Amino acid sequence: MNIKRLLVAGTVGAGKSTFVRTIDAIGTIDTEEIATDETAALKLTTTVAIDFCRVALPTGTVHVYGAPGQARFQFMWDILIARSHLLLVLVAAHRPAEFDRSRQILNFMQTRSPLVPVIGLTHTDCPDALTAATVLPAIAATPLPIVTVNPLDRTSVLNALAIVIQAGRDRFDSPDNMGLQPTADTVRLTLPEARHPTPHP
Ligand SMILES: Nc1nc2c(ncn2[C@@H]2O[C@H](COP(=O)(O)OP(=O)(O)OP(=O)(O)O)[C@@H](O)[C@H]2O)c(=O)[nH]1
Ligand SMILES: [Mg+2]
Repeated sequence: MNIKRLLVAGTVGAGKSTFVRTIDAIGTIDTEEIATDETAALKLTTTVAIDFCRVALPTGTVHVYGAPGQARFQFMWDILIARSHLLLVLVAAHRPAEFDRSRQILNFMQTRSPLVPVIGLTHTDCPDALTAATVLPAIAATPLPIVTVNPLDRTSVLNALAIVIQAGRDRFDSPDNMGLQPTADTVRLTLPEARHPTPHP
């Protein structure tokens, strides 16, 4: 059976639980609790263990795991990263103060996994949201695929899933896209070419 595990990571409030819930509103497991630490300044509730759902696609099934965003739960990420086939890091486009934290999350993943993480840019509908072209160099040191995603919208979430599968399929045993095609409004950017230093005369 073709089962792939997708890890959805990202900062507190980036939209991980919403993403998982929107993919499969019926069978979702979540561990949402009242926020008691500094997270309470951002949101009322927060994920304290994991979100989970299953997505049945034409040629396989994706098991989606939403990681907790808070640093104190970081010990769980090792297990999740090691067992994942696909990685998605959600970044809130309207919270530049969190970009350093997003960079740390990406570094953490990239030092532990050979998989290419896809960045999902959320909150692009919010005032002061920055563009993908601005956010990417602020959080990633190497070129990475980036897609705009609204976790509240199922079409947008499935589009992001298609991009993630596309990015990861070189590593699959069966190199198909599980029957899911990205839709036309996909945004894929990479970092600008690194500038080579001018040689001394
Ligand atoms: N307007 C808008 N709201 C969003 C978007 N993505 C998520 N939200 C909202 O942001 C809030 C936080 O989303 P969650 O899914 O709980 O965030 P999380 O990443 O799971 O957060 P933690 O579990 O605390 O780490 C919710 O009220 C969502 O409805 C988006 O793209 N646009
Ligand atoms: Mg959550």
